Amino acid sequence: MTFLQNSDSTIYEILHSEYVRERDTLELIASENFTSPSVMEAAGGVMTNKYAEGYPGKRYYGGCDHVDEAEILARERAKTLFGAEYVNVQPHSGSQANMAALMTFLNTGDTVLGLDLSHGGHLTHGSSVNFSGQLYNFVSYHVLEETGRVDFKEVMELAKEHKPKLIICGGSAYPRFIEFDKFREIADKTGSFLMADIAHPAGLIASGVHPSPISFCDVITTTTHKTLRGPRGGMIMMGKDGENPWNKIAPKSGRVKNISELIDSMVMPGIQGGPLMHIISAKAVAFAEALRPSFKVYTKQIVANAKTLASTLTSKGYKIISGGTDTHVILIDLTNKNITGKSAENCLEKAGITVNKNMVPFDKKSPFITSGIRVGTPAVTTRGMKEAQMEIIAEMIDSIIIDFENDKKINNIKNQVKELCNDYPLYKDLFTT
Ligand code: DSN
Repeated sequence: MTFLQNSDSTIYEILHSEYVRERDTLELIASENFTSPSVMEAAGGVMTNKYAEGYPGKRYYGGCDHVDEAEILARERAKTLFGAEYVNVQPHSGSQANMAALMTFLNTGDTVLGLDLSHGGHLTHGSSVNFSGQLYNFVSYHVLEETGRVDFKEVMELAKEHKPKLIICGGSAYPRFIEFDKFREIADKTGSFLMADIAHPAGLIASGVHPSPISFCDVITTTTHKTLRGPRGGMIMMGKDGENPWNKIAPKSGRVKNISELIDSMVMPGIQGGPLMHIISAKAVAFAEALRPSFKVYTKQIVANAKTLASTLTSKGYKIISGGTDTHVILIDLTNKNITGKSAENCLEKAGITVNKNMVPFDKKSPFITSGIRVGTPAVTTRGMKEAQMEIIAEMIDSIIIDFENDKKINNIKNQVKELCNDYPLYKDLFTT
């Protein structure tokens, strides 16, 4: 960091403060993780300088030999990782991956089924404040109140009633395995396309710790930075490419033969311009890391840690939505603890424990207040923490929540958090202080 420190000490200090925050606090936001220094090196490298609109071998700019190499490598590694025939690594984010996928399979106004945001879905699965809810006729399915799991009877009934052109499975706060096979059965009955948004469990899927959507879904979208532990970004995949069934006009380039070509053209020039080649090269680095046997050890530990955190909290009287977790996500309904999600997020943050407030299914509170919090284990597992540390973390969370106005106690716990973090150092070779 010597260049930045010397040339712009203001932003250097801001970045350094963020490093200290990440180092000294317990990161329990389910969608966050710590990439390897190699991923960060690629993401901060020379490819940030390069314009490369187009695809390998078909760019609108000269000088693309090396970015082509990086993009081809990222694609090939992702194909191996997920068993996919087709991959597009250019989406800048999960939302953009979803936008390009929806625009490929749908026309404006088409009907789509998606999991309700307050039941664990995602903004891009039909929220009225998002492009998805504005361009398409989304109908939401829900989880069952008793089980916290997708209500497949309702999905079937809604599918029969609305004949959706596409069904989306997956979400941002769903702690259980996504049952791709059950969604496929329903999609087949109504002739709907099936799209999986695996942004959350992608790393678990890549390593076989979560079932794979690859043989069940027509299209799969993901982010690369959550359990997959890559740089911030998105990706679109297909298990098998297919013929363009609609003879659809691709943006700019006329009719295309295959769905893959249509997706490519929806990403660029449809919704994006120049790809972020530094991020694509960092994706390639992360995919190689995820192909190593050690990644499976890591993802198994993520789930073991989440299960321990969930069961320890359950033993302390916390209501865990769906009664536990199959993944890295734990959704906690705090109603019986007489604290809102917002207050819980705030008091935990004071102690150096970072979580996010989250709606729980059938929540009576607004998204700004909420009745719950979402907790996840990818980042603390990257630091090397295991089940024993999850029990300690559950103890700390409980001590704060049951006495959330006790600043002295919160301060004591903050010191314990720092000590625990010191035992599991983060990026210790990157910064000396
Ligand atoms: N914001 C992400 C999450 O926290 O799950 C989803 O886009």
